[in-house]
Parts: sequence; structure tokens; C-alpha cells
Amino acid sequence: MSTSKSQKGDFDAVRADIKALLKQPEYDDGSAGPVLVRLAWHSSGTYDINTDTGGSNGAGMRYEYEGGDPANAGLQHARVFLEPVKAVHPWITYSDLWTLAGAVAIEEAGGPKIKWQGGRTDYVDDTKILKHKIAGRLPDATQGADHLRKVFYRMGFNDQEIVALSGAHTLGRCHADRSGFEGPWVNNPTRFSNQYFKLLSTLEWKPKTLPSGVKQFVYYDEDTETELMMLPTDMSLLADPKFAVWVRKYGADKELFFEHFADVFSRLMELGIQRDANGNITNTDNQLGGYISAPKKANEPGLKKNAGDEGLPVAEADGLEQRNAKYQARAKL
Ligand code: FMI
Repeated sequence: MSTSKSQKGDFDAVRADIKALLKQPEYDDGSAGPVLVRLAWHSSGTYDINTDTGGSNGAGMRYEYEGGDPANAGLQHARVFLEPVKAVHPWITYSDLWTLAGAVAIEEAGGPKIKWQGGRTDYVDDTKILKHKIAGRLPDATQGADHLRKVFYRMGFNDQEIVALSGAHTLGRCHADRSGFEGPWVNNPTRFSNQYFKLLSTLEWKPKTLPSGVKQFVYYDEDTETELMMLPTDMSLLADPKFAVWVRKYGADKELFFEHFADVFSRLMELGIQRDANGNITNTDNQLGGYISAPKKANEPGLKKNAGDEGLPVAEADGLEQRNAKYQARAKL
């Protein structure tokens, strides 16, 4: 991690410091990358094309309403990993930092180059996420193909793109204390590849009920003595004939998967973002507030208890109140 502060807009300096934090020997499989990719996706996947609400502008997960959505359980680890980067480059918005970190993590794991543009702004209060009911918009892994279509079509994606995006499950793992599911999809979960599709389409996956009652699919790999897993939604990609075509194509052709994945992931990061011909973001949040980088949030993952307030949880975005008041006053002018 560099010690010098960068100039506003020097995204290469931020990239370098994100790269430097990816190796985390004590965490999961030794990398912060997978959970950073998930943070980037969950911050963008709230988009609704019909109402043009949600998406990667705002970094709404700093507020309890969105951050506390059960779908986002565990993502505080990703946000905390990025705090030292925010400290060294305080000018960057969280919404840019989170999406850039996802792109860098994919590239550094051996994945394709992801096109990424900056300029997102951070909400200065939670008005928009409350008004547009942003929580509850992410997909549910216990469901099937119909549900995936409903949620991803709402973001504006098609069947091929749903399958390509799901290929990100070649990275990382499930955690019983976050989603309820447990284990990695592949043997080498810190390396980006098309292994997820290969394994999904060639191995014999058996249903397994975890002690908690959660149902997933597993395959015991004798060579590495590792139990691999698939979510019910992953299995639905294979069971649905239209999805299955792409599962097999991507399993057989890594280049094709990389090309399609890079394209769809960079569009995922742009959901809810409008740009002019020069690439400058024109969302009204930005016009009113400029490139607002939110103040630093708590260092501790999750909520902390505050002794003075009857044990009420303190949101990660605590401390924004004064700034919110100023913004509200300016917005009314
Ligand atoms: Fe996935 N995911 N994902 N995922 N995801 C993870 C982990 C995980 C679902 C469910 C799900 C996408 C889509 C979808 C990604 C990347 C992406 C977990 C385990 C679950 C249950 C969470 C945990 O920690 O227990 C679906 C089925 C429902 C939301 C779904 O549609 C997409 C589009 C992407 C990015 C392109 C990654 C990298 C991980 C690993 C996270 C980690 O902490 O290791």
C-alpha cells in the first residue's frame, strides 16, 4: 500500500493499492478478490430498467436499509478490506471504489480485462434507497430459472448474459454464516476460469441437506479431498434448455466465456449510470451533489453497539448526518 495521497481522478493509483490488498493469507482461500467481486455485483444488481432506479451509483450499502438486506450478508468484509484504500485516496467515491475493486479483482485472478469508467457519486443520505425500496431486489439462490429470469431481465439482461454472469461462481465460496450455503464451486477458487461451467455440466451433483436444513448440491472430489458445491440456481442453469446451451458453450470455450463475461460484467457496473458523449455521468444525483465522496465509515465489520443509545445498532454510514443536512438544504435551492 502506498503512503502518498493521489491526485483526484488518478484511478491508476487506486488500482495499484487495490491490487496490493488482494492477497489476504488469513482470509478464506487467501484472497479478498472473490468477496470484492460480489460487492461490486450487489452494488449494481439492484437496477430496475422499468423505473430506472437502483444500480451502481450511490453506494447505498453504506446505509442500513440496503447494507442490512439479508442478500448482502458478509459484504461488510469486502467494504472493510477497501477502507485502507479509501483512507489513502479519500477523493474516490465508494461507488467508484467498489466497482473498480471488482474489476481489478477479476483481472488479477487471471480473468479478462474489464472496461471500467469512473465518475459515480455517493448518496449523501438514504432517501433514494428508501423511496425506491432498493432492498430485496437481488436474486434468491434457493429458487429456479424463472426467478433468475425475472430478476436479471429486470436489470435488462438476456439468457446468455445471465449464464455468462453466473460464471463468476468460479471465484470464491459460500459461507454458512452469510448465505446459509457452504463451500466452493471449484477446486481453485481464487483463479478466474471457465471451470464452473465444466464442472457444472460434467460432474454428477448430488443433493445434500446441511445441518441447518439448507439444501444444496455437492460433489466430492477424491483427488483433492474437497467437497465442491452448486446452488439450486446453478443447477437450474443446467436444467433449463435455453440456459444449458450457454453452460455447455462456455464449458467448452474459455475464450468465448471470457469475451462475453468481460462485456456483460462491465455493463453490470454501468447499471443506473447515464453518461454524456465525453463519458461524464449525468445522473441528477451528480448534478446536484457533484462528485461526492462520502466520508469514511466505521472500520469494524457490521454494526457496532453504542453504549449511550439503549443498544440501538449504529449504521456504517453514521456520521453522515451533518453532510446530509447540508445536501438537503442545497437540493432545495
Ligand atoms: Fe453469486 N453467490 N449469485 N454471483 N457470487 C455467492 C457468492 C458469490 C448468487 C448467489 C450466491 C452472481 C449471481 C448470483 C459471486 C459473484 C456473482 C453466494 C455465497 C451465493 C448464495 C455467499 C456467501 O458468502 O455465503 C445468485 C444465485 C443469487 C444472488 C445469483 O444470481 C453474479 C452475477 C456474480 C458476479 C458476476 C462471487 C464472486 C461469490 C463469492 C463470494 C465470496 O465471498 O467468496
